Amino acid sequence: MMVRGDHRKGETQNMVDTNMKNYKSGFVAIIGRPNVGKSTLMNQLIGQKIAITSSKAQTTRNRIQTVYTCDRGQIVFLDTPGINRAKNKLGEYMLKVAEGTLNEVDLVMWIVEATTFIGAGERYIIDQLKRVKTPIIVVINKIDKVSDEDVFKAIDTYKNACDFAEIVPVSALNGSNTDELIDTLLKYLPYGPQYYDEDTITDQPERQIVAELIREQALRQLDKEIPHGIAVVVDSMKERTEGGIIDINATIICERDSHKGIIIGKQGSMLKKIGTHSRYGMERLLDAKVNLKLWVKVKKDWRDTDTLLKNFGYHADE
Ligand SMILES: Nc1nc2c(ncn2[C@@H]2O[C@H](COP(=O)(O)OP(=O)(O)OP(=O)(O)O)[C@@H](O)[C@H]2O)c(=O)[nH]1
Ligand SMILES: [Mg+2]
Repeated sequence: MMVRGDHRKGETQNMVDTNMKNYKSGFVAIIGRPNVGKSTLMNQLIGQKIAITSSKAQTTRNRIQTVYTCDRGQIVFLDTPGINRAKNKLGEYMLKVAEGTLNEVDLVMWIVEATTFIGAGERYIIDQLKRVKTPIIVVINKIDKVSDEDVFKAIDTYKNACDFAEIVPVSALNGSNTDELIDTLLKYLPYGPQYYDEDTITDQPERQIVAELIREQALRQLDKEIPHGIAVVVDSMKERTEGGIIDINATIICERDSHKGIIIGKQGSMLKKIGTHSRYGMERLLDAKVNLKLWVKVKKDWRDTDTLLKNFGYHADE
């Protein structure tokens, strides 16, 4: 099932048949180091929360496709895991997803923060970007955190780093300058058809988003390394016959017995917190009341076990 949402009113009327000659469309990869705000930016651009976000690095694990439609064109965004050195098979999978996406798109958006220092992480990405022929737009994010002067300095730094098509400063969090970013993307995209129906928002099945909302709360509520060893599986999701209420059963998988204890918390307090917070997001997404039941299971070393990675939705061959 595809998630459909309220697209921006007014913009999509009389769209396709009137003036196809000027219609722009294409695929845009969103790449960058972990935690620079890729998923926050994608959510802001499409005006809806689809990808989960957190202040912990390596929040996104799979490629997430979303669609922006307006009367000038259609942009298909591909949010990817942050590019980082892999520490296990899950990390290798995430790196492959991010780098593989580069070759399948019309345009690349490289998200960075407003700094004047280009470190080893950025250098590695520049080397990857030199191999692709598609135009690259550098997006300097989080400008709400720095002075205008620092933004100009960052733009200068990136101007000298490589041959980029454009450099656009934005704040993904408060949306400043994101309309200009859309204009820039449309400028560089080719003329083309409307690939998806105008109210398609994402390729993510609802079950997948539900599992991600639980993982998001695990990332937000739990300390440091524990959430990185967590996977979430939705075991069942069923609307009651009288309607209006959806029963969801889901399992949080972790790597150690000690982690299981922490995830459950004193008298189940942590699990309850994760459940309550993620339920709000589910109710908004599904537009129904949700009755959520959470379980916790230990699967040692799942992040380094091929079959378990696949079971939990990380298919390396896709
Ligand atoms: N102040 C500020 N914070 C931001 C902005 N954009 C994102 N953030 C914060 O940065 C953190 C990381 O955001 P994400 O969108 O999860 O980052 P990401 O690049 O998708 O991270 P990974 O999926 O781990 O690679 C979150 O705490 C966001 O709220 C911004 O424009 N300004
Ligand atoms: Mg992300």
